[in-house]
Amino acid sequence: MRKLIFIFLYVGMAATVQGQYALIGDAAYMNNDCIQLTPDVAYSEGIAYYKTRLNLQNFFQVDFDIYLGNKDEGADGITFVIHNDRRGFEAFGTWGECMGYGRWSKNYRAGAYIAPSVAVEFDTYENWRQNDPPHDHVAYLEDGTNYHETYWHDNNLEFNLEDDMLHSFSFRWEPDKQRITVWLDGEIVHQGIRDLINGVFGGETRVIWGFTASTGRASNLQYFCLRNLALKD
Ligand SMILES: [Ca+2]
Ligand SMILES: [Ca+2]
Repeated sequence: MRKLIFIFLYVGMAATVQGQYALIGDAAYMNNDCIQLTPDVAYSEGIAYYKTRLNLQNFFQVDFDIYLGNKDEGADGITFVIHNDRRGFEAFGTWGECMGYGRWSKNYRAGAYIAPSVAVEFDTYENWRQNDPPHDHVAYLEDGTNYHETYWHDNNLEFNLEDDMLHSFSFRWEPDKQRITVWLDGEIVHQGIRDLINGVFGGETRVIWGFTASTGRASNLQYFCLRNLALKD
């Protein structure tokens, strides 16, 4: 966790993210290397996709800071998503508890959701339809469903991400091991083996990545900031 000192740290690097993302809804460039996903306003949704597709045959790692707000009773959270939805850079999911990524319930196939896809959610609001615990949590998701059987919350029933702090986030894909690893604030919060190319994307190797977020009746300012990209086309 870091205090909000990025304005001073990143001022010399300003504009490096400007123009690199396709923005949807309420997503907007901020005055530094950060992109707002939602303002602190009810029923908001924002998505930002990196404009260059990723090649899943290659190793990649992305490092960001994420900000989930300053109200513990706010909502709804952010997802990091990798997808090959037919809508491409215009793909979006449902608002509110679906965080701009998924759909209202596991078996409900109507409405907007992003698929095929994998995602990691940083969920700040308890929703029974998604099997959420009462506290904030991290969970691995696939194919536009926010419903999850397992989650990570650091064995802490008071776990709270809406603490007005930046949280470091890293996502790594190792194609030789077919391994996904996710870190939050330096801790591994998800690790799994998955054949992304054949098991999720039907043989497609070039996919889109980015962040989604939304709010519902409750809200928070939510954004992400670039720290490092290790990508090969
Ligand atoms: Ca919280
Ligand atoms: Ca939730």
